[in-house]
Amino acid sequence: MALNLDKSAAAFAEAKQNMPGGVNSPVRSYRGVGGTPPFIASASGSRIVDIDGNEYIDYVGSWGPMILGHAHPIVTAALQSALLRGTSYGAPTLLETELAKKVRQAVPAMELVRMVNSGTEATMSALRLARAFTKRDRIVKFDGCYHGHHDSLLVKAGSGAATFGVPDSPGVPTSVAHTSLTLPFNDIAAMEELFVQQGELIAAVIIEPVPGNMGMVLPQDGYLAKVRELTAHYGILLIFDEVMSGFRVALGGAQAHFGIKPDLVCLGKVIGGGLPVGAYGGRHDIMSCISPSGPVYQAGTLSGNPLAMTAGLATLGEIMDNPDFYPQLTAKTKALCEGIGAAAAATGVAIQSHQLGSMFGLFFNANPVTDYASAATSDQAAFKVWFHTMLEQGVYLAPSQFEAGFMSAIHSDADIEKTLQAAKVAMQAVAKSNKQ
Ligand code: HOZ
Repeated sequence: MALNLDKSAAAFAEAKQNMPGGVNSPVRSYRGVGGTPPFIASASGSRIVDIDGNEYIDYVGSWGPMILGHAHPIVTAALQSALLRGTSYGAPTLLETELAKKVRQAVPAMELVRMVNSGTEATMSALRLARAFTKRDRIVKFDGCYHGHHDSLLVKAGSGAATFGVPDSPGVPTSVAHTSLTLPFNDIAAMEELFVQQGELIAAVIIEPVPGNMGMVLPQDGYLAKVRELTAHYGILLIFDEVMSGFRVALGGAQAHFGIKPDLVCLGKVIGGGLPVGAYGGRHDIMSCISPSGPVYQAGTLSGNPLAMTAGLATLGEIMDNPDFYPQLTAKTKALCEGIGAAAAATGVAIQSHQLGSMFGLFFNANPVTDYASAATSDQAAFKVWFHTMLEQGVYLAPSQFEAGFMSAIHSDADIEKTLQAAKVAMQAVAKSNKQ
């Protein structure tokens, strides 16, 4: 049932002549799973179509932003009309305040919001702010959490860095890496021990409250509350990186779901409706240190770009005006995960399946996955078989076990049914390969 990817293969060969690895972001290269990445020609609703004409049900959703599905008519109409008013001014607009108000309404911990262009920019800026505010240098991150590709956080990083085995990238100065301390996720004893030794030197703890970059992992009961308590005790700022989980696990993100108030929050993905956006925000007294209110410098020619603000506003409008939005999205995601779990059980394949709101993930692992060390014991060979068998049947998943999957509001019951039929075949293929 091999896919015809001839045009994609030719396009990939040409891309490699022009760009490192043929891509502009590493996991897209399929190096972890082998084969040719389909080159995408178009997307609509729950489907994407490649340049060979293959159509797929898409659970990557541009790695999270496409919560309404692709080319949603309200978003595209808003963008079409915004386009005619010009694409960038480098000057204030009403749109920026409107989006900031909507973000603050959904995420009240963001008392002031600064728009940037990506999640990486948001976490980078939030760390600088935290260091300036606390007058401390060290920061704490968690093994397997990924917060973008800037120096302070490219240490024991997840996502593509974990997929390709470069969690500590060359090029990050040792002096910078030494200020980034790492802890295992879900391990309070390790955090207590570190804080006893160095708590008064640490500016911030940055955490994906629901990690999606070591695959999807869930915080254990009471874990985030304890992280909040300990950071407050030591005067350490708590930064929730909700670039992925924001507007995904709940309208107000993981912080709403678990009832935790961080000091700073980073967002991206959904709030840009598929255009490049990031944002950081938080306590008024901390955010007031940002230039021009305060001395901490951060700027951007395209920050608050009118097209990005327009797509974000249209997307959040659809989400926030519909009280059934999250219950329906969550129910679909649950049905998908339960069906995949049943397909695995029927074939005797051991998996760990995780889901919260519209984010999901699965590990080929017989044991619970609670942190990066346990995620890393998952069966990579089984994942490859699963991934390619799903792709061949028209289901587009992230090409790495260290990434999450995303449901959109436009995925239909028929899409889910078709996906589950494919999952039965793929789990049989995994079971067969396990026996070989
Ligand atoms: N770092 C993103 C996933 N966690 C991948 C982005 C992309 O390759 O488009």
